[in-house]
Formats: sequence, structure tokens, C-alpha cells
Amino acid sequence: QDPRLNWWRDAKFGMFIHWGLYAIPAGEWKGEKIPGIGEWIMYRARIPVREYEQLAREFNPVHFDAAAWVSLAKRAGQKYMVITAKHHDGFCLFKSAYTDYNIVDATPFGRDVLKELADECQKQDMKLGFYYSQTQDWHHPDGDGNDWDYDESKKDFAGYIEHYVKPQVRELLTNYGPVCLIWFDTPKGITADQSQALLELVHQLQPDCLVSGRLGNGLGDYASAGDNRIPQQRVDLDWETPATINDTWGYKKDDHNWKSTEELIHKLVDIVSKGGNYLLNVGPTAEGIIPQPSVERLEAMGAWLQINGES
Ligand code: JFZ
Repeated sequence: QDPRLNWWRDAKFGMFIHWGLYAIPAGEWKGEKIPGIGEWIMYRARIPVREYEQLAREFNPVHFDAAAWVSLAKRAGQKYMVITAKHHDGFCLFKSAYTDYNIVDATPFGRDVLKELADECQKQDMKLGFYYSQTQDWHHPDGDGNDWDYDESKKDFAGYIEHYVKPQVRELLTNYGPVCLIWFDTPKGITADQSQALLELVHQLQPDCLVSGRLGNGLGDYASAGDNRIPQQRVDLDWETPATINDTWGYKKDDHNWKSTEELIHKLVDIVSKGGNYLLNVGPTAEGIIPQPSVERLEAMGAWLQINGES
């Protein structure tokens, strides 16, 4: 039993935050509703990079308030937060020296959201982790996934890992204080050597930083259940269920399919009783607001935990 996971095993409940440019179209492109999860709109609608990246000029979440987000997680009884530093669309919610396609350099907002959250988490004694899409990057010419702008056969994926992913992971683990975990995702074709090198890089920079099981090739500090999936019975390993409150991760204006508070509490109890962690997602709007139905449910879960939880 790796003691680096002690806090994580005790945590049980965390907040996932999917936030990025996809919150602007919010499920609709050129008047057409695009089916599927909101953060996949660029892929589903095969939006050209040159068009999609224009969204950055509009991204101005003036209502973003790190203190409000962190205190909501606190009130909900959540012990860690994980936010999309870079999702598959390639847009970076942090200042990066390796691309201008980031919130500081490419948007009128110009503020480093990760920095503000990191500072606020320190203040409120909340753990903060970063989601980072290590294989799929639909904006980078050598990243995985975009075959409508780029010729797959000409991609230098190894170069992308070496000269882009690794330096950015270094930025994330150098510029934001202690990072509790890096949530890698969709391993796709990443090689065992590449996964291993990323694991070592993380642990070299911050030995206590955990790595999600979706790094690929069986590596990582804990396992990830399929999205929204809860195992039938207790499994004897460290695992986490990432889950949505409605049906999307990134904000979609037409997704009103909110699970009830009762259902969410039931899932939390089910997961925790089987030894897992519940990483429950919110998808803030392009203005920086966590949708009210999410807020209400999280607050109700927190109230329930106050009475029935352990701490
Ligand atoms: C991935 C992402 O593609 C998605 O946008 C979101 O970030 C989610 C949390 O993770 O989607 C997945 C990844 C793995 C599974 C399902 C959806 N899975 O293992 O069942």
C-alpha cells in the first residue's frame, strides 16, 4: 500500500471540472445541434482548427471566481478538484510557453485560471489536480485525433510527446505549487515507453503527485472505472468513477437531464462502499458560472454528508 495515496483513499469524493472553449458553442454549431458530449463538438462537427480557434477571441468568463468554485466543492464535502488544463481540443487553461493557444495569450480574459484556482485551493485547504489530454490534441498538427485538418500519416506523434506534452506537464508541475494528481486520459496509441516516461517525469517533478490509470499501458497510481460506471462488487484496488451530473462533461445548453440528488447520493454511497472514489463533474458556462442545477445538487449532497458522513 503506497502511502502517497493515503489522502486520496480518504477523500472519496472529488469535483471534476470540464471547462474550455467548447462552453461557448455549448452543443450548437452554426445553428445546428451537435449530438454527443459538449467538449467533443470540434470533433463531432469536424470544425477546422482555423475556425474553432477563433472561439478564443470570445472567451471572456468575467464571472469566473475561483473562491466561489472552491467553496462550492468544500460545501459539497469534496476533498479534491480536478480541472481540464488541456482537453482534446488543445486549448490550454494555463499560460504556456509552448503555445499561444492558451487562456492568457489568446483570450480577452487574459487571466491564468489555473493559477487563480491553485492559489485559492491553498487558501481553502483543498487539493487540486489537472486533467491533461496526453494523446488527443485536435489543434496540434502532430497530436492524435484530428484527421480533417491534418494528414495522419505525416504526424510525428513521438515529437509531439517529446517537445510539447512533456514540457507542458513540466509547466503544470512547476508553476502551480503542489499538484495532487495529473488526470491523463484516452491512452489511444501511446507506447509503453512514452507512458513510462510521463509517469517518471511527474514523479520526478512532484513525487507526491498521483497519476491516473488512463495514462495508458497499465501504468498509473490508481485505476479508472469507465465513465459513469460503478462495479458490481468491491474491487481490491484503488479506483475512481468519473461521472457526470447530467449527460455531458463540457457545458451544453440543452442538456437538462440532471440526475436527482437522491440518485447522486445513492451513487456516492454505492461507490464508497465498494472502496472507490466518486469524481463528479461540473461544466461551467462560458461566463464562468457553474450551472445552478449542479450547485443545488452539490450543496444537497454536502448537507447529507454533514449528517451522515464521517468528516
Ligand atoms: C474521456 C474524454 O474523451 C471525455 O471528453 C471526458 O473528458 C471523459 C472524462 O473522458 O472519455 C472517456 C474515456 C474513457 C471511457 C469513456 C469515456 N471509458 O473508459 O469508458
